[in-house]
Amino acid sequence: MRGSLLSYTERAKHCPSALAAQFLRLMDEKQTNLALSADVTKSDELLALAEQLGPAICLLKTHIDIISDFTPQLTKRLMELAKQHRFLIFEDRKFADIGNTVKHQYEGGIYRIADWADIINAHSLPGPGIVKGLAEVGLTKHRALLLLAEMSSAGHLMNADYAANTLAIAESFPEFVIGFITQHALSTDPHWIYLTPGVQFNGSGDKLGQQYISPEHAILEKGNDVIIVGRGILAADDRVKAAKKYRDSGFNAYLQRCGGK
Ligand code: S5P
Repeated sequence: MRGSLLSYTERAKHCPSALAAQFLRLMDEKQTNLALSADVTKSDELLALAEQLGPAICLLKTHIDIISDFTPQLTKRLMELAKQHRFLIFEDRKFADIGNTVKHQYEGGIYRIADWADIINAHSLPGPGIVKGLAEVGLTKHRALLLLAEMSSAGHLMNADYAANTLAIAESFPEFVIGFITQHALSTDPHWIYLTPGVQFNGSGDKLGQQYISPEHAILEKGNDVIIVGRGILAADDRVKAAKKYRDSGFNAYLQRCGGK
């Protein structure tokens, strides 16, 4: 599926979720569809990344449980930086349990994810109850959920039926589920947002099964909307310069898809 030919701003009009509409409009306004996968293990480094690269991104993706010196001060400061530089925060928690358990994991514990993450994600594997449980916490706080439909890793078990069933679950929760973590667009419905990890210019993968495609391939061939880049930027000598390259490449591919360039 080639993905929507409409602009993000046009698609925002079709969104049942106000946060999805805000996200789509933000990408056009800021001219970036780059999400930074900020996979670092120290608070200071995470904050420095948000400060340095915030102007170039639409979304900052965290794995809060890999931070070794976490304090609530970190997420408070992240929220300030998100406001200052206009990006959304996505905690890549990949919830995967029954509804009652994920409610606690989302709302409580040390991390209190629902208090600071605009967007979270979950596996659809347990069935609709997981979405229902997360929605009970997230909807009142105007948060949103992405479902994992297909992963970037070699040998994953998410076949075409799994992706189609994931879309069907999402369709039952249109105000809370705003899109998918996927390698390709799943529907022609313009309100779904497709975010793709496993993006890098050089390199086909890593030693642990990660597989990469280029930004152009992700956006133009596979119809995704947002490129998620981690080590392609984090391992570069100049992270700001690298982020600019991914941003330009991803956004130009989107403009090309809309016929604007
Ligand atoms: O299918 C997936 C889904 C995700 S969210 N494949 C992934 O790689 N991810 C995440 O994207 C992964 O957890 C990591 O944080 C990021 C990719 O990092 P990179 O360094 O390989 O770009």
